[in-house]
Amino acid sequence: MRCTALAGAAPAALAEALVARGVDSVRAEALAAGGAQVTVLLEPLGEVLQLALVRAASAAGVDCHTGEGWAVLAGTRARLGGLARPSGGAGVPESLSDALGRFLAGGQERPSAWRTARRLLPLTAPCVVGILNVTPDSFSDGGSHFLPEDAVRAALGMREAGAGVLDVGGESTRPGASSPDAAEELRRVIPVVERLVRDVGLPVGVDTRRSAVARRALAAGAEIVNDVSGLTHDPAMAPLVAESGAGVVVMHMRGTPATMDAEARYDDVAADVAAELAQRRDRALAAGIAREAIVLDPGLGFAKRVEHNLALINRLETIVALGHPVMVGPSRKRFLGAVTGREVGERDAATAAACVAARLRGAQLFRVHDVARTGEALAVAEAVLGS
Ligand code: HH2
Repeated sequence: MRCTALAGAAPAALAEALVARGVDSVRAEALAAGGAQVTVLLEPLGEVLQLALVRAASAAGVDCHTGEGWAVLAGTRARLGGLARPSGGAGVPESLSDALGRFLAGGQERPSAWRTARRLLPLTAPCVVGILNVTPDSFSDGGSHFLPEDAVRAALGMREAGAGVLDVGGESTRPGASSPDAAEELRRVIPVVERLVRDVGLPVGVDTRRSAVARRALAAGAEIVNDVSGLTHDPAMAPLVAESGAGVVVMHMRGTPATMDAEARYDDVAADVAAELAQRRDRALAAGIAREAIVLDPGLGFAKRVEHNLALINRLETIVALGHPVMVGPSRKRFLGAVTGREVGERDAATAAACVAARLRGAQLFRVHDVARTGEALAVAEAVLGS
């Protein structure tokens, strides 16, 4: 079964292609003029598959037209992504959902760069984002980079190991964590950002939900805002990102770090997370943030059970299909402990494996503690993919 993109063709050419496949001309013209984000032809297709597809497409709000041995689907990337999931959920047979998923993830050009406040960061190779938590209580590295000198030393090691970005956070967002006040978060983060910008030379991001912290960090030379609330926590955050031209990571979470575990309920985690992220992305665009500044992140470990995290990596194409670079942050998280039986300090091999799996599903940025190990694993993945 093949998937062929029909979108992108001029409406007249698209209508002609559909008429050539037996669609009547009125329907063909309506479909071609519909301006769907994605129009895809699936063929050859037996009757049983066709029937299953028609039912699933109608439930998912995707236009579906069928003829002798073929079907055309037209809709938004997010809705089509909802059909690209394992059998069961939407009733789409696996051979079909797999082909559609591969088409959505691979058939499109992945973004080749990320616009930050200070540069266009190339994404033609995987970008490893080194985590620097300047918190006393982060779940895996709490306390270890608390002083600016220690953070600089760790960051230089990350640069040497191939990090492309540094991500500085002053608030632990582990499940159940309590939040420091803004003054305390500023006290932790700003001196470290200043020193990293001066002494390390890599793009610096600030991991915060507060616009006051982001504003000061950007003034100190940071160029990316990584907001685990997906710009929902602080109403001043989206306008700040828009006006500063900062790059932004819009992450998926439900509730707050204190309450999120109770909200880990999904019908189909990949489709639900993609739909919720698409809404947050649309709000970011409406606030004036440039499309090329936005990176999306499924938020592994945030309002997700073990099986949700694994399924999100496996079905990452539903998020990749939204058309932005995708970041994943599996580093040392509980779901990796559940799979391997390893304690938090022994999960770097598992982290590297999760990053490779995500890379194969289309992720482009990898937020990790152990930059060297993940970088090495990703280099092998690249070599295999490029062979
Ligand atoms: N995970 C954490 C924090 N920030 N940002 C993005 N974009 N994606 C993530 O998955 C992500 C994130 C949590 O991990 P960590 O920073 O290691 O721990 P803590 O929140 O306890 O400081």
